[in-house]
Amino acid sequence: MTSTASTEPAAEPRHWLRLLVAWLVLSLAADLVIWFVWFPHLPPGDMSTSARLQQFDIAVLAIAGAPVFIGVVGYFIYAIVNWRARAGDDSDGTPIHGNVKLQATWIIGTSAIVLFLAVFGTYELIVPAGAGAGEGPQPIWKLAGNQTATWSPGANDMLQVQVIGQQWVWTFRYPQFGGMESSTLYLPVDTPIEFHVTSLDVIHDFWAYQLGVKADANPAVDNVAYTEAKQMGSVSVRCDELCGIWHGAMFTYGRVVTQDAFQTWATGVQAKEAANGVLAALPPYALTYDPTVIPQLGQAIVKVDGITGAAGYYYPSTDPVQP
Ligand SMILES: [Cu+2]
Repeated sequence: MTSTASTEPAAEPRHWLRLLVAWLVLSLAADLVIWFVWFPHLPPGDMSTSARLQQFDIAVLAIAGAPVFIGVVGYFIYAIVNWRARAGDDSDGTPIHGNVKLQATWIIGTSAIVLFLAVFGTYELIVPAGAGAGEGPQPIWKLAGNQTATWSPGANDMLQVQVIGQQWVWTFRYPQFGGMESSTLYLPVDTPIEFHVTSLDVIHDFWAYQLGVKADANPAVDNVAYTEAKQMGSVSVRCDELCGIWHGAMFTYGRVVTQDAFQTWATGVQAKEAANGVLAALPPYALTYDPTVIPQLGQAIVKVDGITGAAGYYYPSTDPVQP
């Protein structure tokens, strides 16, 4: 390559061809690394259908973004190295206004990227029924599964799990098992899950990290989120909405187990809570609860099962003397 720094007129190298070749090679290399090396390790992992889809979406966005990043930064570096003003050069650069080729390339290129992102994003939201995000009380797209009053393994029944947030604990209620409650989230593998997320007090956010589920928990709102766990193991559940002084301590764990193990666990808890009086003390299963109209309920729950909320009771006591 001849240097362009000399004052004698030398043949200009073919800058655009150089840039194009370098851009193609670097972009291809980056995209291959993203797909084969980075993709399998991207959060939130591949434990559920929604987590897998989020992992895929992040990989696709990274693959679409890498060539843009390399193009912009590569051109920037190339221009600084090759076209910077030399000492004593006060002339203007070549004007690009009115350069139809450049303008057309820019408009077509950026339009294609934005349209692709819009179409891809819309498709990814519709097909997996919201991809683990809260879709509100009446989701437009639903996960396939049988709506049943009782849940049985191996029947593709949709398991309903109500997620109740309150300062500063999560409670999980299973309407297909007599409305029993647990402070640990148990789920069967390979089963469509329909979360109904709500809150008893302030706004919280249900975040089951490994499942790729994140849905707002708002009082008086039934926020539906879908997923299907594809692997067994532990799940961490956090609150992801600043909800008061112990927000950071508002976490628990869940387990994804076999369908038979789940049924054994759920019927066992149901039987225990029926026997010790928890089921009788709980309010009837509803999509949302108003704790202010369930007076004295907390005391009964504390007596039979020791479940407590921030005020010392599962629901606020109406007795002003009580803590
Ligand atoms: Cu919270």
